[in-house]
Amino acid sequence: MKTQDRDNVLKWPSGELDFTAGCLVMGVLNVTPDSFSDGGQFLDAGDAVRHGLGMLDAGAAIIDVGGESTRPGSAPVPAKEQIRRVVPVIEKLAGGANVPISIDTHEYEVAKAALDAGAGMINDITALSDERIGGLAAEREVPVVLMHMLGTPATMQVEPKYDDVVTEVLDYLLARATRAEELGVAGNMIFIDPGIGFGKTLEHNLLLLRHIDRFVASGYRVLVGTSRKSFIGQLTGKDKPSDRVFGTAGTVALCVAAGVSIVRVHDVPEILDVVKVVKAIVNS
Ligand code: HH2
Repeated sequence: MKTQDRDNVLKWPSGELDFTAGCLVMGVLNVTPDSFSDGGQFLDAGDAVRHGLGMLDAGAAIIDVGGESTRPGSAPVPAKEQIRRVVPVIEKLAGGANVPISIDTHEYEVAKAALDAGAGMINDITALSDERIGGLAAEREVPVVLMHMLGTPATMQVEPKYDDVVTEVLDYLLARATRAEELGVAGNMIFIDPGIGFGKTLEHNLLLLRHIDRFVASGYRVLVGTSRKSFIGQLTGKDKPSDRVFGTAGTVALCVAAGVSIVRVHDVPEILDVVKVVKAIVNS
């Protein structure tokens, strides 16, 4: 797909994202007991909705709701339980806010229940391992994020190896994007994501970020999630994920300057300041 085929405003029947001024911020809302940085904070639906609305007030363009942690070593959560966690939160958020809610899942049943509840975007960290999700995105005409991961969350950090991490991850994502288009998803509705921290060493993560412009040059819109991740702790010596906001800001500045379309973050007000400043410089 060529960049010039894309409109600055991405519109679909249940939502709209305006990329005219550049990068947008996606706020993370984990309705889980065990997510690596905010696990247990938003298990109560009321707390989750309040946090989601707070991120929207702060300027997030999308809220990414997830009911399963995918931190290294985590075990899968049954679809029924994910649905029980996320559907009430999505219903309330989608009812009260005219912005896209994204569902962070790789399970067809969860994606379908979330769309029925009012979500308008699918974030699939397995890039359509269940291809029915591609069909669902096509049928409902919603955007879909395709992320790269090596193996599964249970095993992905056990000695990840690549000959050329940037080329391998990019080639994989382009193949999955082609497959999504074959399944009926429009090219401009596809976001590709290198999957920072998903089966990658510190060096792999740094190389992917350093060459993120190669992903942008593919023509597909790019989403990047670095927020509070452990490689930032490795670089800064900050053990607590909530102490990694400035480190995250460094990665976000680089992504915005490189033309990334969406950054997925926990600290929406702080990171929005970074995005605004870098966008102003880039657009000046
Ligand atoms: N990272 C996480 C979860 N989902 N989705 C995309 N597209 N890209 C990412 O980098 C990404 C993602 C992991 O972060 P978090 O949701 O905070 O943690 P957990 O998986 O423990 O819930």
